[in-house]
Amino acid sequence: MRYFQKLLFILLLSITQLAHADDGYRLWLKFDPIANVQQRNSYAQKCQFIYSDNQEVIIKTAQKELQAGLTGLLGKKILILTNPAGKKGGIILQIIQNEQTNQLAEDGFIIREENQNIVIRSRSASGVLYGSFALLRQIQSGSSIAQLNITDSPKIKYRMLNHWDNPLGTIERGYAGSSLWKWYELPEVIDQRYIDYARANASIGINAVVLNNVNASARFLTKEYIVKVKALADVFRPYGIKVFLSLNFAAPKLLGGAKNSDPMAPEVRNWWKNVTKDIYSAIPDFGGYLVKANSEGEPGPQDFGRTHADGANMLAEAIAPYKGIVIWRAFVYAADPKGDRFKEAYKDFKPLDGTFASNVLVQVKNGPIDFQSREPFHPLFGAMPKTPLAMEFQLTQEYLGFSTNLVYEAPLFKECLESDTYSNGKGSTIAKIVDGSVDNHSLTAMAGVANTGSDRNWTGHLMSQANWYAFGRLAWNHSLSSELIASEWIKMTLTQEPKAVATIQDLMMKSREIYVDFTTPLGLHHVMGQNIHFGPEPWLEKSARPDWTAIYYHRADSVGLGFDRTAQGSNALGLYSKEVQAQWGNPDTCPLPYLLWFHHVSWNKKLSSGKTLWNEFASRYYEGVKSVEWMQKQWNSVQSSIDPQIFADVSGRLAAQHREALNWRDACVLYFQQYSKQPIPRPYQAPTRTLDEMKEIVRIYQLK
Ligand code: GCW
Repeated sequence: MRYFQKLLFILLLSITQLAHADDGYRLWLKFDPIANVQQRNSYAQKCQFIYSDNQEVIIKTAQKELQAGLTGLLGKKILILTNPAGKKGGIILQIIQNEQTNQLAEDGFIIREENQNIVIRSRSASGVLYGSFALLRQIQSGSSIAQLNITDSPKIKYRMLNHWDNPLGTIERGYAGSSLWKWYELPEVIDQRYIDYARANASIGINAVVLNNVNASARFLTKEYIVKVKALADVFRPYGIKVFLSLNFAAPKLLGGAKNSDPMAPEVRNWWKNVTKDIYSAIPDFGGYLVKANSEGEPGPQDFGRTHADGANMLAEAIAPYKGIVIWRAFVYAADPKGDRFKEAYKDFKPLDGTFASNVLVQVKNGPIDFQSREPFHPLFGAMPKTPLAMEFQLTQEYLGFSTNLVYEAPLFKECLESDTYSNGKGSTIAKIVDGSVDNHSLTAMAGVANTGSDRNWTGHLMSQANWYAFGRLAWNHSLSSELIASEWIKMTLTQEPKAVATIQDLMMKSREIYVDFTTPLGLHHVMGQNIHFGPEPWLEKSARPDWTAIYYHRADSVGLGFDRTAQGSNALGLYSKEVQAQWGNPDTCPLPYLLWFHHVSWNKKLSSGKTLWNEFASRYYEGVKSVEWMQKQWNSVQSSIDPQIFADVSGRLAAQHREALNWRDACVLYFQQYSKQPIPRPYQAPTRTLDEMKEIVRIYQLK
């Protein structure tokens, strides 16, 4: 490199490094100049220009993204050529239907070195876009691009975020500021964040977003709001992202003046057809509807003596002419004082298998209760072979310590995806049910309840960006390992210093189990603060419904702890295949992480760990707190490799997490000790705070 160019580059490098103390806004799409000159030059040699003979809008996006990314990484402007005239050493984007690309799923791509160029090839423009981001990722994370030969296809068709965003800008269970969508400014004002949001999603393969809360306002179906939704759809389209809306099932009555919203009433059916027509005339590639019905007070077909299938099929009929889909949620649990909430959704939905229209998916949460830090997989997976089931994971940390706790969720997602339902013999994993391969479905979807908001770094806790990232990567390919995803993310977001990468990866990998230990060890569940779902409230005895209390779930008494879901108890276990029952059904062999999910275990029972239940249980809380201290120490050890602003912010949040962990520990051991009537096991010290003091701390959390 000539002397001045070199000087300029060094200057640029130091300015970019000084200028941003990094606020996290750029997510994993930083594209800072590669510091290692040799490495930078070797990439630069292969990325001298970008060319495509296709000018579709998504191809243009791919070109623009490659240009911006490479220009940043390589420290010099990479040109988009209109005619490469036999030039070598560039990147060629190509849409082509041939034998090779026909092997790919719709959004799949091939990246290969051919005739001394890197060719990104797909049969669709979106495939080329994903391939472009894959190439960038390769370079961003410092991997070799010599002799590239990558073939990659998504395993799931709809890789979607569900936003629980409300029209007034609040987000249900959102911990990273307000909604990204500024409904009152739309459609006239297009916030740059809409574009940056779309870029981030496209970079990890997310191709669908539901804009509004499943507890839905009907206003999104009005002409006034359809124009606003269209404005967002127009921003997202160049990034290959389709827009969906959550519906309020009572909209025909609320908006249309219909007598009611009975899905069998012709007037109601027509109303939905008309609204659907309005939407599609504004947004021809609109994705479809997501519906929460007859759940937690939301309206639904059961209000009129109809079934979930009646409701879903009515909408399916309205949207079918436009190739839209209906995603109907299975998160329902009628209040049954003598029942077990675990079984409610199964009871409603299993009998409906085979009755849904072909453009309907039923969306099931990963577990039977509600996004707890660990749940056994939902028994509906494997129980509805004739219905495509979509997975619903929660990225926002409703039950995982909001944005003050570091919990890397990929291991939680993977644990569920890899669970074997045995529904169609061994190997009928949840992943294979959701990707359609077990029961032969081509309509497939995976949804993540978004953790984004208006906070400058998008997710509140910077480390929670990894959960958004991991969700996208797993929705694309559920067989990727949590470790690999973490290391990709760390290298693009935080540092490439090998020791720091390894330290942070290890910390992330352990973070979820640590959270489980200091909050709900051994399969304890649903003992959190009742309204805000933060902090411990195991003493909660009364609520509007019994299944909203804590005692309903933990069942502590003088004998022991845990919910008996065997045949002697609620027999929720009976909803699973016999192989799964064998796995969890015997308290002597049930793996400890699931023990209290399925068994009422006596305090003195000796567990496989060698300790009694009480001693193991109490120890977990103490070890959990110590592990948070370990996380703090590990984080401190990487300080010199991390941007100072990010370092300080994460350090602060880890300190907050430590304070919270102590609260959980003291509240839970003191509360349950009332039942076990046993001392805190050695070598741990009894809490210095009293149970009443802990109750007061939690009471203050819940005050309006
Ligand atoms: O997890 C619970 C939440 C509710 C949420 C509901 C659901 C959108 O506490 O806030 O409502 O689940 O998934 O519908």
